[in-house]
Amino acid sequence: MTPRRRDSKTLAAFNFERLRPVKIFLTEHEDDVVSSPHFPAPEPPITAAQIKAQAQHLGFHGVGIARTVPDSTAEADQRAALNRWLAQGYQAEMGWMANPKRQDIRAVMPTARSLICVALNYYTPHAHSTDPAVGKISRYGWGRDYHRVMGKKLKALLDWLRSQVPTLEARAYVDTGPVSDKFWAQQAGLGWIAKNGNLITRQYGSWVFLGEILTNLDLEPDRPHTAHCGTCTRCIEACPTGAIAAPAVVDANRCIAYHTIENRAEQIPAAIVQNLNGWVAGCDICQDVCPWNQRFAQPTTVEDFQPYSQNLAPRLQDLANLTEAEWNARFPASALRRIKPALWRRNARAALAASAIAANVTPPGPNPQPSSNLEDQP
Ligand code: B12
Ligand code: SF4
Ligand code: SF4
Repeated sequence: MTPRRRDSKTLAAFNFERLRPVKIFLTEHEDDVVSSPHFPAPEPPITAAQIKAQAQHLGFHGVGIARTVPDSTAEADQRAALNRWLAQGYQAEMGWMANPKRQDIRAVMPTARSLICVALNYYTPHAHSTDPAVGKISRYGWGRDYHRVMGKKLKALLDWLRSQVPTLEARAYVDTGPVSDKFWAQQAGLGWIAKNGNLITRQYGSWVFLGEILTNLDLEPDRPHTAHCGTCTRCIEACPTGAIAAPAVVDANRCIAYHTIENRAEQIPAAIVQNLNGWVAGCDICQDVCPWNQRFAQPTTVEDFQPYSQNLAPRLQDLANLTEAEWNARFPASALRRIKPALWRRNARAALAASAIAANVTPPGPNPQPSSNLEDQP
């Protein structure tokens, strides 16, 4: 069932401006052309409006344009924020987050001048199970792998662009390169980086995947999106592990999503295990509590994002004993393949142990203590 709520008391504190009931949102302000001081700005052979129309035609739910501006305050601020995050060790074992290319879009593509930023809504109106014997998989992983789904659409947009501009230089990414997807999406006017660390759109909440095409074109940019969390702190309070260290700053060391998806260690730290509450692949708590999501989430039009039935209420005991063959059958073309069979077993056993301890009973199967020696288990 949809968790969408229309509680006027809850919503009163928020400034929900201009809900536009359209399938695609184009960013509003196309009047500020930012010219780069380092390169001349030739007339682009194609307009931003034409590109947006094509993106809409291809089924993207949001599209906007950002311009790279060497030495801009926005890029410098983002670089500084990323460096502070890294200096605090908030990347945990994700060493690849320190790739120097992530610091400068021109290191990714020296001729990059404009980014076409896109969003795809993936929300489907299903609830997470509350059965303690069942594992919780976060929404992003329920259906077909978003890298494939968005990658295919980006390729189609890229092919079309090349057909329009034979001299085009371009690269497409969907969480597949050292590019800060959220930062560029905010610059392109798609939404804002919210206190829960996700980009929220006015039209779909934060249930959107982000991607972008870097181009050498001088396209008319959109205005960066303003922030609309206001005084709300619900996500910070709801996070069971205190992972939102400051507004918009997520410490991966304390984040359930990190530990269930990215952490390759044999054990999950005890402080995380005791707060798993069934989560075995990602975590949606800080998005589920967000009033923007409760008010504006709408079912996706992308058939590929409909959940595989086996992802909605997987039995923890099955996952705790998952074999390689079962893993292959369960997660075809799925982003959840990033979690290898041994890690599924680790996550499910930890969740079982935590729920057994919460219920004050001896946990079934191996791994009786949170973060006890998984290497000792069969
Ligand atoms: C690393 C990473 C993670 C890490 C760290 C999360 C995080 N928030 O950084 C972990 C593994 C925990 C994670 C989890 C999830 N992720 Co993730 N992740 C990424 C990745 C690869 C990089 C994000 C990043 O750069 N983080 C580093 C920090 C430094 O950057 P930042 O988030 O932009 O935050 C900084 C700014 O906000 C800045 N800041 C704060 N205030 C201000 C003010 C100004 C003026 C400026 C300039 C900056 C600034 O300070 C912050 C840190 O210091 C992106 C893909 C990509 N290539 O971008 C996906 C991505 C962010 N993840 C995504 C998803 C879906 C998730 C999950 C929801 C999955 C799930 N359900 O479990 C969770 C959400 C957890 C959360 N609360 O954020 C989506 C988010 C889509 C969206 N609508 O935002 C992305 C964009 C992938 C995609 N292409 O769709 N993720
Ligand atoms: S994903 Fe879960 S653990 Fe991570 S910050 Fe959000 S609520 Fe906290
Ligand atoms: S729940 Fe978090 S992300 Fe959502 S509006 Fe409140 S502060 Fe912003």
